[in-house]
Amino acid sequence: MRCGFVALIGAPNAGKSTLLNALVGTKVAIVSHKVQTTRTRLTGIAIADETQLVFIDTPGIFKPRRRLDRAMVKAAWQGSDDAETTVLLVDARKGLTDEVSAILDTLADAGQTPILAINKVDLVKRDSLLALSAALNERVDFAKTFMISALSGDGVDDLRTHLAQLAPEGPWMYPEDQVADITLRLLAAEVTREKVYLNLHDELPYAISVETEAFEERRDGSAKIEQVIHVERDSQKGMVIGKGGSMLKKLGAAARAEMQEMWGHKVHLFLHVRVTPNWGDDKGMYRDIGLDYVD
Ligand SMILES: Nc1nc2c(ncn2[C@@H]2O[C@H](COP(=O)(O)OP(=O)(O)O)[C@@H](O)[C@H]2O)c(=O)[nH]1
Ligand SMILES: [Mg+2]
Repeated sequence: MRCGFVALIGAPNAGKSTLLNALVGTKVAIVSHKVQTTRTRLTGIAIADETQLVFIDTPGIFKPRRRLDRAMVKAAWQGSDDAETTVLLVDARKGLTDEVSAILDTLADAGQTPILAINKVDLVKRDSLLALSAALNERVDFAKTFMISALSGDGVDDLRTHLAQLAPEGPWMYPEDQVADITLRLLAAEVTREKVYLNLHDELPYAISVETEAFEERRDGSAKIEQVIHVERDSQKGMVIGKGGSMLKKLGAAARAEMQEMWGHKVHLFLHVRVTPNWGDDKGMYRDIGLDYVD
């Protein structure tokens, strides 16, 4: 038996969460086209033959401004420290950006030999990939380079197989039917947060956090969930609620549908919107989502 820990790191939007879901084979992380969707370290678990692979999805690594940003970037590098293998994901279309360059510097300084996965190859011409691969490999001593599309699944099986071969011998860390290491409360909050990211525009998603205040499993097999969407200002509250409550209704319906599909039972979801100006400085929030509170 083998068991290996693999961290997925990269700039925001490189496709880390999409890759995590593809590697695990089911959705364990929320995904959106907006940057900074992932706020904490998430674990997804996959099995390849006799090997259990524990993947750590991380927030993107970028230049932090807010306290939440700093906590997210710290969690990302910690994820990499905790793992035996690090996979750096680079968006093929964006190429070697300043953000990627800063990550390469840190990796080179750490003397690691991570694995490079050039992602979103479905979006670019094949011949541009070789130049990008060469430029990246010149900066860091990557153990191996993969060309993948996390979205279509292209190359993902090869990557998983390779990672399984690298895993050290040892007992499995999780039961074989477990695919994630996240509480139902947090998962429920993440699902709702994804709907906010997908439905509300501009800066708003960054100004919100979702908290599951109550999660009650009922005797008839259904669940009653109460959640608060925290916003920073009164004006944002109006946008989340929408005209006559239309947006909140839409968010609730989408989140509930996904939870029901995920869990295979009925969900009664109650969403409330609350103005909590300093939710980004609330220690309890960091604890709830598994981040260190940083100064
Ligand atoms: N075309 C294409 N889009 C992708 C691919 N992987 C991820 N994406 C998209 O890129 C965006 C960011 O993905 P996400 O997984 O949230 O990135 P993360 O911030 O690194 O976790 C989403 O809109 C994804 O659908 C890919 O292989 N091809
Ligand atoms: Mg992500």
